[in-house]
Amino acid sequence: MSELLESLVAKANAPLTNPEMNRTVGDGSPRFELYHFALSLCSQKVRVCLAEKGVTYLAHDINLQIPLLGNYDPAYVQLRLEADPGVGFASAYTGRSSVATEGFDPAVVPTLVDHAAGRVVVDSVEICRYIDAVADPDGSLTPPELATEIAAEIAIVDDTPHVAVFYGAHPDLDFRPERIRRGMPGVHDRKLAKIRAARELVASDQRLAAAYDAKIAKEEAGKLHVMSAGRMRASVNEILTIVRDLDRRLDDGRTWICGEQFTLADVFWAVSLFRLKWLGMSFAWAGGHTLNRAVRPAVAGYGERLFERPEFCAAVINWPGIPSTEYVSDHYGQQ
Ligand SMILES: N[C@@H](CCC(=O)N[C@@H](CS)C(=O)NCC(=O)O)C(=O)O
Repeated sequence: MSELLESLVAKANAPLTNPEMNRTVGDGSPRFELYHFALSLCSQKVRVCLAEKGVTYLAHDINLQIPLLGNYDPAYVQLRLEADPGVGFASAYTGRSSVATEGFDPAVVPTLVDHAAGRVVVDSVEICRYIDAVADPDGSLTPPELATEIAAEIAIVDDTPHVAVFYGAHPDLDFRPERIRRGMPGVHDRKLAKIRAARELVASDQRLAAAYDAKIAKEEAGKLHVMSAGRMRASVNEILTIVRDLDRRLDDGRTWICGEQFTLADVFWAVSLFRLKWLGMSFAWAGGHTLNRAVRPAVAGYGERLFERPEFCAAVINWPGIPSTEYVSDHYGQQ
């Protein structure tokens, strides 16, 4: 690894000293370092991918919660700027977290460092593809004959407005778990205060300052999105349509989304469907709800198969620091 990258990693790692939050997952000496957060959807995709591939990594749990917000630390943002996602900074907001639709957010998790290749990789889609290609290529989660189909499924998950329904409420019915409803009011303002304070620290560095300016614009737009009844209703409806269409694709009785072989697309769907369930949106397939009456049985069965995989349980359900909610207590025994 270059001296520059080594020094960027050392600076980003300086505040990360809690051994429980900074630990090796797996056996042997890790080739990869992953900066992630227990509850982050995008981090969960990467953790499940690493678990499915059986890869050892050094996991840094960057606390995204207020007041910590370790993802706004200039040393961490500087490390992310070493990656080249090939798009400009995200500054608008549609309630999605996709680089393809939003651009590059310089102040989020996950971030992967590959010590063997001397590379920083950002964006959960790119990170998962990268890990799948370089770690144990014989156990590929992307068989070439399914590559197009897998990419299409991953794009659907990546374009789902998960972020909108986490931060914002449906205008007629806030179905989100109690802990989320209580914690969200004022969240954008508190995030913005922290980002602006960090921006002050980097004022003399043009590129870093531009990264923080974009993040400020994005969070301001995010605040408007979740305050808009029309946009929030549209985000929920979009998810209901995505689940309806998923049910149609699964309707021929296939075990996994691309057939009988478990692939990277299933990693993405597992995380997406569990997040919807965690948030109180399993009515999208269970039906019988004011916002969706129709049952989607193929998605219900698919979800059960995904959620019982040991790799998924280890990387998401039982990952330390994932709070249960009233909607997923069946996965946590008696609460
Ligand atoms: N396209 C990126 C998006 C990453 C992203 O939006 N991460 C969220 C958590 S899932 C985050 O770190 N949010 C914190 C913030 O914006 O303050 C990816 O898939 O990795």
